[in-house]
Amino acid sequence: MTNPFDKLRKSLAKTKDNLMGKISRVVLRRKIDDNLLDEIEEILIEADVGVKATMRLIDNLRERVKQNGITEGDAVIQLLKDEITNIMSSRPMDSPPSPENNLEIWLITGVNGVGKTTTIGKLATRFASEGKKVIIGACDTFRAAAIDQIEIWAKRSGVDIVRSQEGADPAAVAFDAASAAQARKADILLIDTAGRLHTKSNLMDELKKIRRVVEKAAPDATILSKLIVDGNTGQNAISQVQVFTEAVGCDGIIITKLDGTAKGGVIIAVTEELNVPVDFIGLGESVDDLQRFDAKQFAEALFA
Ligand SMILES: Nc1nc2c(ncn2[C@@H]2O[C@H](COP(=O)(O)OP(=O)(O)O)[C@@H](O)[C@H]2O)c(=O)[nH]1
Ligand SMILES: [Mg+2]
Repeated sequence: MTNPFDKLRKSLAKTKDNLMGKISRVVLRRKIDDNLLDEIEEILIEADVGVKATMRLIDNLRERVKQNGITEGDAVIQLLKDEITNIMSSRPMDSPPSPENNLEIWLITGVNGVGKTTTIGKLATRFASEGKKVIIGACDTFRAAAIDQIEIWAKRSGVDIVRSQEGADPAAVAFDAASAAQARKADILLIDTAGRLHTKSNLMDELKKIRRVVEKAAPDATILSKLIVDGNTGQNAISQVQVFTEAVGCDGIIITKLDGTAKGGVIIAVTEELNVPVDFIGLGESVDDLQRFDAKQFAEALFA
């Protein structure tokens, strides 16, 4: 088994090249001046770091260069690393641990294809291996294949699943799942949802309904809304978070598919612009390709 940091470093190779690789080439044997800062700014924007984080990075860079009388281009790399680590560490790393013996319900949301079902499979395996009693609620009833897919993950991770048939009311399945989780004294219920219905407002209404029903069925449970975002999404990630937050809240973000994308800089935009922690990151399709997000490690991997 490769160690987690190596895995992270390898997964981020394209992002690193797109971001730090380009910047390293640009600063080489250059003096720091406005032209150089403009070029760095352009690279950051193109690497999906987002306008807000980019402006903050460039302003702080300019300030620190002036304060410390720095003239050589290469010095920019270490300064950027510090600033990027700062931005990514500015949000809490983790949701607070729930009180003992309290059921936690994770409503897993996100647009179609971002990796909701896969991430639930990975989470179920992880939590089960930590000795937690996990139940999965198969509330994506939009397609039969979605129910089969989550069932396979449940079997693989050895956890119970509450499911129904294609076309069943997702809120009814959620009600059954939450009731079962409470009756069986589960530690955590992971609710899979659809990312696509006939219209977007349908989807948001459906998610709101699921949340309401779950609150009724398990009044003592802690309900957390976790949004899955595809790392290839670019700046659209920000508006996705806003739309889902408005409907069902957002207690944490999981960014998937950071392996193989050059757009991983979006995690800097997300941590700068949104007041929500990034809990986990997805680094591949298999069960152990899910890591807790750690800002320092992430920055280390980007600059390794
Ligand atoms: N490379 C990569 N693929 C992923 C990751 N997470 C999910 N996928 C793939 O993305 C596709 C859609 O995933 P799925 O879980 O069905 O998405 P859903 O529609 O949100 O439930 C599948 O082919 C997954 O194997 C990841 O972290 N990395
Ligand atoms: Mg799915």
